[in-house]
Amino acid sequence: MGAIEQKDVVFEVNYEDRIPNNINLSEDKQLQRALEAWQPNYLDWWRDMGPEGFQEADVYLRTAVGVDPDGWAVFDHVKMPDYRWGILLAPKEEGRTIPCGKHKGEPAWQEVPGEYRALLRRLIVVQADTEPASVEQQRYLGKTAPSQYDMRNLFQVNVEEGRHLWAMVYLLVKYFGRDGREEAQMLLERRSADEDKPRILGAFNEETPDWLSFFMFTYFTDRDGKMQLAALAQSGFDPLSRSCRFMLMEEAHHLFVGETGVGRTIEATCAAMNKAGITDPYDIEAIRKLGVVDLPTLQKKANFHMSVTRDLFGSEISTNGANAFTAGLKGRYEETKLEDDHQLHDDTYPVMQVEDGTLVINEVPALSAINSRLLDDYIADCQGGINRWNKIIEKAGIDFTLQQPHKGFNRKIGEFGEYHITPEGELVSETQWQQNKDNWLPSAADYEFIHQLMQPCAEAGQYASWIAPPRVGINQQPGDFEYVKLG
Ligand code: BYC
Ligand code: FE
Ligand code: FE
Repeated sequence: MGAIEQKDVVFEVNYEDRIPNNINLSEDKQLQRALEAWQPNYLDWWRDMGPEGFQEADVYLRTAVGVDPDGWAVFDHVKMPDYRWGILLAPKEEGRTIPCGKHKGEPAWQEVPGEYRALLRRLIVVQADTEPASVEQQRYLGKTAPSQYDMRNLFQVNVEEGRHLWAMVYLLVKYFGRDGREEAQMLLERRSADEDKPRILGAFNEETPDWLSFFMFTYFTDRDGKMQLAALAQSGFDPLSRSCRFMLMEEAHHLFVGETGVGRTIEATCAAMNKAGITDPYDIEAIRKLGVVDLPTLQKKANFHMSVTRDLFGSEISTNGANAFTAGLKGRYEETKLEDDHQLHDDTYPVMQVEDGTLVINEVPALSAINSRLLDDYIADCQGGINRWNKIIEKAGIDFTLQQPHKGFNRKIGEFGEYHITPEGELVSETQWQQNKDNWLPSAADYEFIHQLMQPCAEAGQYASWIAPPRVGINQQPGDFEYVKLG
């Protein structure tokens, strides 16, 4: 037992149970039995679909042992299948009320509100499905890791996405009876990019073929995780809110891995260009010969990941979105900090749409634009790291700026899904799109270049040519620390 004190409440995290938890699992025998029945299936899935070739390696991992923001984790070398995946909820806020929608102000639900059961289950299943999907997408990356440090970060992200699946499966099994148990099983049966049983959302059926994709994914797509979890943390269904609040603490590290991974890639590129006396960032052939990634290719990679991730917000105008908000199942980003009536009957929100071949902004009922608003908040949230990446380029004295493409660029879902829009926001024809898309998105030749660049660098303290070492080690470890001991 680890006792963590917070605001006069003691949270016991029980690590003697087969499933670590702070929910008094051993007192709910039925739930315990159901989860213990699911656990071996989960482990089978992890062995089949988790990091390939590294199941026996000892990895320096952080394990959650409590839910207190300071000191909730311990670090140790463990084999991934022995990771202590647990069920951890953020502390209950006494007197919490439903923050939005038609039940605003009523006490938060501790049980599933019957009238919203199907809608709530769908939200939890969609959230849950993304977690194992990302592990599947990333399963081959260990073999080409640019360093032990990066390999360890990959595996850390992977085990935590596994824990996020546990967090959602707990809700399904505890609160949704037999349907919930069936959904929990199906979560282990769908597979990323499978023809017959794909994962639910588009971006989670894309490949993560190389480490640049991994860093872009953890910066841009895990950030959808952050935004959606933040919105679900506002849920009137309190167990979902508490689960998501704890998941958000783990999410911060995933975003860090993405931001610093791209940042260190940029750093290596700029340093190599300066050393070779190359000032033109578009002198692609010469830059690639230095064993680093040219900045225009990084922009194309970013364009891809930003656009597929924007699709994850669903249609800008959505009755599902309105229903979830009105029911009080999902709030807006930072709902409780917003100053309005939190019901939005008479409010409007500006949404960009295509009308007669041009882009216009229309004021639409705010309720129908809930998804659009979260997408806008997401786009704003993406900019901070991009600015910091640009600082690295600027400091190196290179004339290049990474940018977010237009919101409508390369979209498959929502207002822009049927159009071709350039990164600058120009509507173009199918022919123009086909002629130019290799300038905007990674081409076959770009993928080929990146693929051959991804040579593993597995010796402690060494880094592949295309990425700079981090400023500090994980948990303050020294530069030559052995993060992964191969079994
Ligand atoms: N691909 O009204 P619509 C994370 C479906 S990431 C395929 O437009 P709605 C993580 C939609 O499901 C966070 N299908 O949108 C990150 C619906 O189908 P049904 C994940 C799509 O429903 C990295 C239909 O189109 N969490 O945690 O308002 C690593 C019409 O829907 C897509 C969540 O997403 C798409 N891109 O919003 C690891 C939160 N977009 O139901 C983890 C929970 C839409 O009619 N989910 N569709 O068959 C939700 O809040 C909502 O389901 C969505 C969609 C925001 C995703
Ligand atoms: Fe996650
Ligand atoms: Fe994540």
